[in-house]
Amino acid sequence: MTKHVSPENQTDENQSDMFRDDILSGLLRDQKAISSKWLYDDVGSHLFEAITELDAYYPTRTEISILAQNARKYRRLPGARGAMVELGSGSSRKTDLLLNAFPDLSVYMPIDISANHLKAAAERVRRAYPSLAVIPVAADFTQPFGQLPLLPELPVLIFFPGSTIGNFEKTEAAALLSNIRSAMPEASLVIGVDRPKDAKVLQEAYDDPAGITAAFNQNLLQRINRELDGDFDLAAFAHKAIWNEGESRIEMHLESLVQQQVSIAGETVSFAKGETIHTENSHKYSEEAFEGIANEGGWQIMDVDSDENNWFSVYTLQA
Ligand code: AVJ
Repeated sequence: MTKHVSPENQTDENQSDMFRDDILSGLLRDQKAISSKWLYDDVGSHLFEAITELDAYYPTRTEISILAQNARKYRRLPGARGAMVELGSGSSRKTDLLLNAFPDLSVYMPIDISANHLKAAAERVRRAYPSLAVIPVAADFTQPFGQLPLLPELPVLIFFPGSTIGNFEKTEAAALLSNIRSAMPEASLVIGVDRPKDAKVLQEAYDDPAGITAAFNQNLLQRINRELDGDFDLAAFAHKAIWNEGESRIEMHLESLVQQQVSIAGETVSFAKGETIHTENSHKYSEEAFEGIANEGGWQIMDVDSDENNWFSVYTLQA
């Protein structure tokens, strides 16, 4: 089996340089846009956890039900007796469903961009599963994979839940799947993918009545105020969730309610009334569409598990 490699560790310092460069260049574009990965600072990660508890936000509970139904089947994958690499140390409930079903697993390696979130997740798993070797990696797995903390020569199961793949543009999604395959060519990839469905259901899920998703989106402006000495007036921007049928994706935007100027890291950015910052895409893939990007990334679909409504699917892929 080949040596396993994974994303490079990133220091807080080059993270914050990247944050500033990304924000400023994104706000210079015609359609202002900020990568959704910056939504997940500590506050954003907690708000996202709160979103996953909402009645309106169907993806989490639907994926959990699929995992619960199929965890014993995934135990037959070779990696279930080796190392489980989780991309985005998201929901402990999903992780535990697999860890509980994999008694012979020896290594758990969560990879997450949020160092604090990751630390908490790693500590929790260490306490709950004392016989597991837990190796957290603080990294942005959307960047090309570099050197990994050496994994023993174990079979690998990569767990990539949450339909996070949907947050990438289609070509980026295929490139990310390809990077994962290059880094761990022998691994199985168990990946959660949201499906297209009734526009009203989608709309409610991304603009919930309690306003948690709005707070999650607006936290990005607060983060810029905190970390880049910005002066965004949060009351002057509104959360928008738009179902883009042609692209089969939900888009999140922050709409400027007035014509205004904002200062960020010493620069001035102008907003027209009604102008938006595009903050997230959440692509919804039919099986055919997902198979397209999976194949483009060098993977084959071995298995598909879905809920009874066909709202969400968990795919098992192999290179
Ligand atoms: C990070 C992919 C799970 O796109 O559904 C939730 C992020 N954004 N509500 C998604 C999100 C707004 C979410 N995932």
